Amino acid sequence: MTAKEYATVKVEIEDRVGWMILNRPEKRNAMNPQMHYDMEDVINHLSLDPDIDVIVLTGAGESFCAGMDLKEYFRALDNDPAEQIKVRWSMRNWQYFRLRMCPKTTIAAINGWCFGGAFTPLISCDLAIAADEAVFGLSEVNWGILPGGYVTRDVAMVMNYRDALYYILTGKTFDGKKAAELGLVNESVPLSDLRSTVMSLAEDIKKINPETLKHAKEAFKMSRDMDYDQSFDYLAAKNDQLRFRDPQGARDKGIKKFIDDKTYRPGLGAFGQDEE
Ligand code: ACO
Ligand code: V55
Repeated sequence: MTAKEYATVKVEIEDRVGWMILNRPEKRNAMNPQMHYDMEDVINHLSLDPDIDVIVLTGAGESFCAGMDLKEYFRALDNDPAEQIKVRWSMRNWQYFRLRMCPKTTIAAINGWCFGGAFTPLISCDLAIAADEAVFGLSEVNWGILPGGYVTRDVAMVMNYRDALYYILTGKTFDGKKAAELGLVNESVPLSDLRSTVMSLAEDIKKINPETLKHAKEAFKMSRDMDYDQSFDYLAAKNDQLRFRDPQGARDKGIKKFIDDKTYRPGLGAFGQDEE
């Protein structure tokens, strides 16, 4: 399949995995307005593409993303509220709604610099693998702002209280290994292994029924903001919805293979949805 061309994002598709590559390497992939507009469209296309199971977000060159563009997003829009509203709307659309609630499983591959505003797309992805060599930082306070957008809220969700305040208040950098220790990413590997590690994680995801994955992700992201009783009732309804909607009937096939055929043990892996 030939991917569409964008000014600030490169799209590559390999083995049903769609790579969204932030592509302003000479600006360390800082997010300017055009990148927000491009990303809205990229995510929309990949999310709806029936030939893709997993979506990866990474950066071209030595950077994942150097945060919001200080020249084009901050300084240039300081006295242009109308344009600021337009860009912020686009940013929220792609980073928060389209990426966080993407119907496919998403993986952030942190290949290098990751600062400030880049934490939101990172945390919006379901899973994250970092290069040991990657450098992270909540650098906002270094240049006189607090982490805005969704950054403070996202960090409060994913990091513990002391770690979050430590990095918010010092602006200090940390590497990929530390990011794994903090729970900001699932795992950190040498940069040379980043692509193969991400592809191997994508292979694990591809073994699971896609409709099941979509519902499990929505269930997690919704129920964590509900109280216990709402959550219990919602999850029961969500499982009923899944059973009704799954065209492959994974649940009933899985039960049959375990209980009737005795050919399979659910505790030890997916049942092989493609077999009969
Ligand atoms: N906004 C705008 N331009 C940027 C950004 C950014 N966030 N980050 C890098 N660039 C540009 C530089 O201005 C420079 O442009 P030029 O070549 O036209 O002069 C180019 O990218 C290369 O940057 P260097 O600083 O020369 O690259 P180096 O490899 O030495 O350093 C680093 C990389 C550490 C990422 C550095 O560029 C940096 O500190 N960037 C800002 C990181 C940051 O704090 N971002 C804001 C977070 S807060 C927020 O997002 C709301
Ligand atoms: C950030 C800040 C913003 C924003 C998006 O800190 C991201 C990152 C101050 O506004 O709109």
